[in-house]
Amino acid sequence: MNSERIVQSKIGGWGGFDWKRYAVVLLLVLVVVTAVGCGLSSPANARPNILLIVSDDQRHDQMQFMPRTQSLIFDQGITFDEAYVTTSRCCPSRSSILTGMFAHNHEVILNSDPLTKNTMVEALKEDGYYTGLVGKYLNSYPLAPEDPPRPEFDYWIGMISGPDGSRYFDTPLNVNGQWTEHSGYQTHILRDYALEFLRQAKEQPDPFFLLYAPYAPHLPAVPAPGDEQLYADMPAHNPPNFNPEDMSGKPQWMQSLPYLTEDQTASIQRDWLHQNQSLNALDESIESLIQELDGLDMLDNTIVIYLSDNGMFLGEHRFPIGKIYVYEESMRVPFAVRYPELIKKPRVESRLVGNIDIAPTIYELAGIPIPEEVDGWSLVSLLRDQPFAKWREHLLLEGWPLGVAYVENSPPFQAIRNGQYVYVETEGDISELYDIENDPYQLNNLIDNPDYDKVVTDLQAILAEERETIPPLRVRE
Ligand SMILES: [Ca+2]
Repeated sequence: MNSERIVQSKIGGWGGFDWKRYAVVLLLVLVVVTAVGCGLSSPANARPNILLIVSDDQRHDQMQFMPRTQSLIFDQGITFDEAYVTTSRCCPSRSSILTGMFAHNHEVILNSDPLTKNTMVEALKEDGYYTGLVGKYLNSYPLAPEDPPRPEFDYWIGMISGPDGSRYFDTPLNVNGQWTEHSGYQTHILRDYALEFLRQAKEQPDPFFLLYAPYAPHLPAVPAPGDEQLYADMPAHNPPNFNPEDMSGKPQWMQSLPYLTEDQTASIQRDWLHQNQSLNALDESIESLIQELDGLDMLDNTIVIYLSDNGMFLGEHRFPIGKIYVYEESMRVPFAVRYPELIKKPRVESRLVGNIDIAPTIYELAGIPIPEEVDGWSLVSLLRDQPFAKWREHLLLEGWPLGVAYVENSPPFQAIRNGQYVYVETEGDISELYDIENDPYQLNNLIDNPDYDKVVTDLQAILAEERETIPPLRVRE
């Protein structure tokens, strides 16, 4: 620490007793003690600022369309390349991000379910953080224009969820309690509010927390003005599991999914293109935020977390669109953390992490005790790259397809993902086992292959053990 070094060099120079020098040293010690007491110590000891960026329905394979975010956040921190949302639906996943809890514990199963559990933002606010929301909070809040900003946010630029409330152009926004019409492109408008928040945060005595959550690239995705011609020569979206002819090995209810029509396939290609185009403005806005933080001399003491609230299907396994279901396109998300204070060397980390790990990480970095009800693990030991730190070997994934319009009669599932496999149990249907390392497109269900009997038995036992801790769910109509 600098102050220690300064004090030592003064002491080292002493010959006889020199009152003048003694006074200087005493003054320095007092300054240091006072600074530490007031929380103005070096960045290493101060509570960090927190910038949490959540994109909406962005698949893990769409980071290629965000080169600035890739280079400014992912390449300068940790890329978690096996990152999952434990429930792949907007409001349940966002509730898991805010609470660190599984959906079966926070009980937000549908997008319309209200979140009643405590969130990390409430704790940060109580701890003195200057808190802001710019974008989408929860699908279930606000529900109506008269709903006020959540009280734990000092700065609130919120949108109503749904196709009209979150539209890409002229989005109506609640600006600190006042519903206001805006003209222009949503991501640009939200970027400008986020920049305003950062400038205000600079003036605050305490660190900030900002949840920056634009709607992009959620469908119906619309590119920013000027981006309409981007990727005009992009090849068609056609991964190996796109609209497969052979659905054997899939649960019965999936085998009855119709083969996608030409119209559906054409619509998927448009969606893929428009999503990727809409990511460009999000990418540019994130670059602006990082540049602003740098210009305000706040970047190095800000932990920047980037993830999507869920992935989505675009024709894989015959799903025309949508999320919720257990397969990789839906559950796996882009996820990275930039924080040079702890992450000394950029790297890719393949241990399993989830959206439930964000809240405990933020609690720990802010110096707030992690509440008992949190299910996730703090990522701090991974950020520090502590090789002997204990880490989870499997992660529970769960989904309740209630109220899904595009697929009828699909049952709930629970699954265990470990380093190599995912084992899935679907209510009233067959189970599945996929070797993700060797079959990333999940085409080959190994459940009946005797070579994998031990893998199945072990994962079944883990899922059974997890189930013992899951309370019976209140199923809503
Ligand atoms: Ca979403």
